[in-house]
Amino acid sequence: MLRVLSTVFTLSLACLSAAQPNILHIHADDHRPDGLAALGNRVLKTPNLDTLVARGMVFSHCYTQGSMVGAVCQPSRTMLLSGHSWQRLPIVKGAKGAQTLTKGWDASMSLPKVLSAAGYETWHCGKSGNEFTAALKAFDTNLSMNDPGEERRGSSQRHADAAIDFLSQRHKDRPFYIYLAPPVPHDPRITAPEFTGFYKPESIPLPAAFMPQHPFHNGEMIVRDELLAPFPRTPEDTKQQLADYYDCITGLDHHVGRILKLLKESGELENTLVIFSGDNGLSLGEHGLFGKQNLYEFGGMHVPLVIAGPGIPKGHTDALAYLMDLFPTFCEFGGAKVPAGVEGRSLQPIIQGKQEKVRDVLYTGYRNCQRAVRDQRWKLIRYPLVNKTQLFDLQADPHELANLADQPEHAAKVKEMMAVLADQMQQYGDTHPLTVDHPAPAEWSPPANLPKAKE
Ligand SMILES: [Ca+2]
Repeated sequence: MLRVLSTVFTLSLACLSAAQPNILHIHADDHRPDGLAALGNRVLKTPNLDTLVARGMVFSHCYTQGSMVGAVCQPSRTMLLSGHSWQRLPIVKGAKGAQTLTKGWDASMSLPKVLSAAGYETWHCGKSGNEFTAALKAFDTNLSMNDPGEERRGSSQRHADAAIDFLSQRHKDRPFYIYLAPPVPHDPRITAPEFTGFYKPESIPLPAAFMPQHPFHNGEMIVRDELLAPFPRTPEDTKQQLADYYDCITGLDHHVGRILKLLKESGELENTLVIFSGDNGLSLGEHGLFGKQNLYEFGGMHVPLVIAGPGIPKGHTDALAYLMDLFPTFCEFGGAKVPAGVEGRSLQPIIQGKQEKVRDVLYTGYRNCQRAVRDQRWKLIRYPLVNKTQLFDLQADPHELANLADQPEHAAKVKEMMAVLADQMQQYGDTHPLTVDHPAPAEWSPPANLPKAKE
């Protein structure tokens, strides 16, 4: 009897293993949702990542949920690997304390441990700062590369080399889960010589929402990233920054291509899910901003997401998604059990064409100064500290240029969206007020003595 049971168990494990795809998750740093040629960018050259778009599914409305610190990367990556929403993350809030775990976090609940328990070999290579350290330590292999200063130029190559070494040398008795998270195209925007100057600033169009200065104080106007460009913003500087950013993306694309080529040649690509995403978005001149500390569509929270691989149809969805949805999505692909407390929702029903969406609205937040909610058409951004509200019709105005909040005919829509926002905040345990007793003046101009940006 024991032998029969043992045989059945072995067989079922074998079946499970055969059905488990490899998972290669390439998670770029500060990669905008328009940061691939195949995602509609008419300037960029990204032939390798474009192949994922050509055969996979694009989620054009994917977001990280929010950040309680200027380093939006950290809560974003923590949401990804824990599956928890931003106000319920297992970290202490605060810029320096953000890497300290609260009591009670169990690393067995992290994505690498959950996939490992389902039979995966888990491997990470990425930056060590502004990450979810406890979850990174839970990978079977955890390689961190800081690439300070000039070393950044070789970052894309070194990360790809490490992944290629792993893929070439591993025992192929288990499926793999690779989390490859290079610090690219995050600033400093320098890359290898062959990609430096690939784009000419004069051939890059100004962003549709370019402004010399943000029209009011959004709560954090001179945070680190905003100091990377001079005030007021100029067309020349904006184009140069875009050119440098694009150089880094094309360099990253080249080295991703080397990994995809290896997988293809080894015959593993057809059983590998390849996911490309960014940890947060970035403004590059839009609304006078240069950081990720804002809630515009071409701002801090909106990210690219492409999923390609076995069983994934080619297509596009505008379903509202969070990066933390990847946690249960990967679990479903890999036959792993989703731990209690995971708030992300599997995107599998959308991928399989069974559902058009997994949520009706999507909310984002930044510190105590900005909150936003959107549906497929309308978006409201609330700035409690200066008592400002913006309402955008994203269908008519995708670049968020015409604020409709103060127009009497839209008063009912503002009221409705404010109620939706308050409901979302309650749902996700966000207790920050949307109105304060003594709001500060909304007018803002850059101070005469600006601090210097820190690396
Ligand atoms: Ca980032």
